Amino acid sequence: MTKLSNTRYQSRRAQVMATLPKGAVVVLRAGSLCTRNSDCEYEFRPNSHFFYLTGFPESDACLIIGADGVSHLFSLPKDIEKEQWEGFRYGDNATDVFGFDKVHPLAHLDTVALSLLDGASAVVFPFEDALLNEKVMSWRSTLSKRARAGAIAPTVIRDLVPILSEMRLIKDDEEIALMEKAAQISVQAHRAAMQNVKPTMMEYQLEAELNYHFMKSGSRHLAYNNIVASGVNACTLHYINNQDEIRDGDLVLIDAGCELGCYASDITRTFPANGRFSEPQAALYQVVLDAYYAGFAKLNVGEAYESCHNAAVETITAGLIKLGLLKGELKTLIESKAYRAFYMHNTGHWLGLDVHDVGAYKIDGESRPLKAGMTLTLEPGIYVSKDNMDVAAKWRGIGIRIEDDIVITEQGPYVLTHGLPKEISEIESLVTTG
Ligand SMILES: [Mn+2]
Repeated sequence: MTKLSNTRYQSRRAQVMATLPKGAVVVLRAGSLCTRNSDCEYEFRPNSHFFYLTGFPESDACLIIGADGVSHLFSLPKDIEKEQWEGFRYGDNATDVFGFDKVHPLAHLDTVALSLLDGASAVVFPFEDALLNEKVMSWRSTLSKRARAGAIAPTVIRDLVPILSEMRLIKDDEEIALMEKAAQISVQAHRAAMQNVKPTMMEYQLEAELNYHFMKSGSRHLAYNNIVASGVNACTLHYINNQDEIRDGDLVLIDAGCELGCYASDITRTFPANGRFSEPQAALYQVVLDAYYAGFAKLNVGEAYESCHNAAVETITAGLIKLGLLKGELKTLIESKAYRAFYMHNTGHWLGLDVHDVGAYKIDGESRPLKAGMTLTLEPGIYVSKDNMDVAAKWRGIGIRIEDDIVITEQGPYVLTHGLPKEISEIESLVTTG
């Protein structure tokens, strides 16, 4: 499994402890397998916060960092018979392979946790983890009951999520290198899809190109469900059914990205199934592309996060006025959010271990300034509902989005998903001649 070097995880654990008051104890869980049906389970994917501090891939594991900074991993123990059925476990070897201070069998969790929490000033864990909430409360209550024996239950609980979210927001060089690798695998998969699209194909048959190239290039997992949306389906933002026939004259919107070492990539391209944009398709596409460039120009260190979205909104609104889909003054239509009938999502999101990654977008109510090491998507779009009777029939049912992954650097925005066409002529030539 692709992971960063152990020193990265060790220094992250040290950094968390350095932000907490003395005597605090940190607890995290990897999560458990989920049933799909009967006795079949979904593949396991560790919780992102847990993975950020451990790089450890096994289900059911727990991490406790004691008040002394010592890291304790609790995992399923080596068991020849169980491993024959369920697969390999690291067991005690996790100390060397992953750089933990101590590794315990999972069955010892309660006992060791009680001794680590006894006398701690605070317990810090992700409040969003309901099971862990129960665990921590039960440990506290056990320690309270042992007060006469000298035990001291921690009186403060604190949410770990805001601390880890801020840390995760800024990526280091190893993370960015891994994200670029994931992005480039996804670029190749999108190229292959564009080269192989044919009218009369089913959407999922085109989806097969994506999955084939992701896996063939070294990525075992998707970062999220593939969206392969032809024609009017492109107007459904999270369309994942992918079971319609692609027709001659349709645009095909693909929003798909692979995951590598638990890091996500996230790309959208929209292209004509028959290799030629119709006139209305090309006109709307050009507006989205112009909005992409307007947003891109705002992705610089020190610029407010929302500047990118505001620039894209202005370009889209102006474009829709020019083409006659919106009527009125630019300023008024932006203020009244009239564009939302055609552009109802944001122009991007943080990207990292989660496709919609963690990190606040606002600080004290203000859009936060961009910093070097932030990774985000840039993804303007236009979606004209097939039921929109306020616009000419030729526009209805057209959905377009263009999305790239970008890292903010001191030298300006760097496109991790470089090398994938987005100009009309480039796309037409890739679809037509391959
Ligand atoms: Mn996205």
